[in-house]
Amino acid sequence: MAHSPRPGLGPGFWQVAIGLTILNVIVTILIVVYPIQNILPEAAAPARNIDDLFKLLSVFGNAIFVYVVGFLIYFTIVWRRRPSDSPEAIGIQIHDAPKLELWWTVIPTILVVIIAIYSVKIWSDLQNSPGDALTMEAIGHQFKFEFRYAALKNSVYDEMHLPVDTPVSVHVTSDDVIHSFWVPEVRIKADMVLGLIQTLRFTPNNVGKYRIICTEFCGTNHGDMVGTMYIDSAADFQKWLAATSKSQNGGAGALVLSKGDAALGRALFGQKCSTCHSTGPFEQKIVGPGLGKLASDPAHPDLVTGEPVTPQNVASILQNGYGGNDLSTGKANPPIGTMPNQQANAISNGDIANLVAFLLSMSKK
Ligand code: HEC
Ligand SMILES: [Cu+2]
Repeated sequence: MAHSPRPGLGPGFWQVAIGLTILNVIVTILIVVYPIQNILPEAAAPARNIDDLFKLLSVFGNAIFVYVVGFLIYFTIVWRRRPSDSPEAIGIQIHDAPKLELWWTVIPTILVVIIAIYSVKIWSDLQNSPGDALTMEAIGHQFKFEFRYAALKNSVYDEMHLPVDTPVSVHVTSDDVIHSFWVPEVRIKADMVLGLIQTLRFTPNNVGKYRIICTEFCGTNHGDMVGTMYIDSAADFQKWLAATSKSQNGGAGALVLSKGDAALGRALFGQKCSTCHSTGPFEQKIVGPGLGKLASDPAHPDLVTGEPVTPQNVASILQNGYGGNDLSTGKANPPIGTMPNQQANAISNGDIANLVAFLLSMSKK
């Protein structure tokens, strides 16, 4: 004998509903009272507002999750097919439940409208927050972040300094592919797109060191595209600005090649150069040529600039970069690529002396 479909909500429906409500209330309270900054510190002014929005979304998301999944499990158990049911048995067929349909339309509509109003408010606060005390530019490159300050002659790379409690505007763009500028502790993020300038406004309020992460897959070394945002005290920021400006103007540490230390150069090579250069022969190219036989390769007697291999000429490539024809064989071969200059490689004059010593020491073996 086949069962006739059992009408009603199912045994224990209201107990389950009360249970889910209690669970929902507990999780909601946890979401509301738990300080997100315990997990991820807040380093700038809009962070708290963004966290509040996140909490609001989580409260609604949690309620929907708890009831939908809770009742899904409950109904799956209560209305499962029994061994005694006939193979043709089907569930109760319900058509038109105006009361139900009304509520499942009205409640989500109200939720979405509340979320919309709240997010637009936060978004407009972000757009209209003051940000003009310090204006700067952030430019994405494969694979580094460039920062430009009005007070500095040259760009700085992968290192961004900001004075605490000062509203900043960062104009964000790209030099090549699409990158993304994200500082989790500031809760702020913008795609870096060639030809498009987006402006981020925030006020750093927590001195410290934070990671700047590229979150758009931008090529082979995307995973290494990480910069550092230093939120400094006003005095430290001025100190950094002055020191950087001085070194850019050639003031700090003149280039003295005789002081080069090959061991220090080797360590630096691993950090700054080995993504593009092997220590094998010229032909063992990565992005640029192999540098292991820079001064001892009869097939490439000269530097790519066409100049003889002297410490001074190697240093000049490290200072100025090079992107012209490959003249190392005495003939004009097409450029191998672009060798970044001193600023782009973020190396000091002392670093150059060490690197030149290291490069030339490899050819002496
Ligand atoms: C983004 C990739 C890249 C990085 C990083 C890079 N280089 Fe280069 N380098 C090149 C390319 C490409 C060339 C060849 C340029 C040309 O021929 O047009 C080159 C050329 C050179 C040359 C001339 C080689 C020759 O045989 O004449 C030297 C020396 C050199 N690089 C040293 C360095 C050192 C030291 C570093 C680390 C501070 C470094 N490079 C970082 C790409 C890079
Ligand atoms: Cu990137």
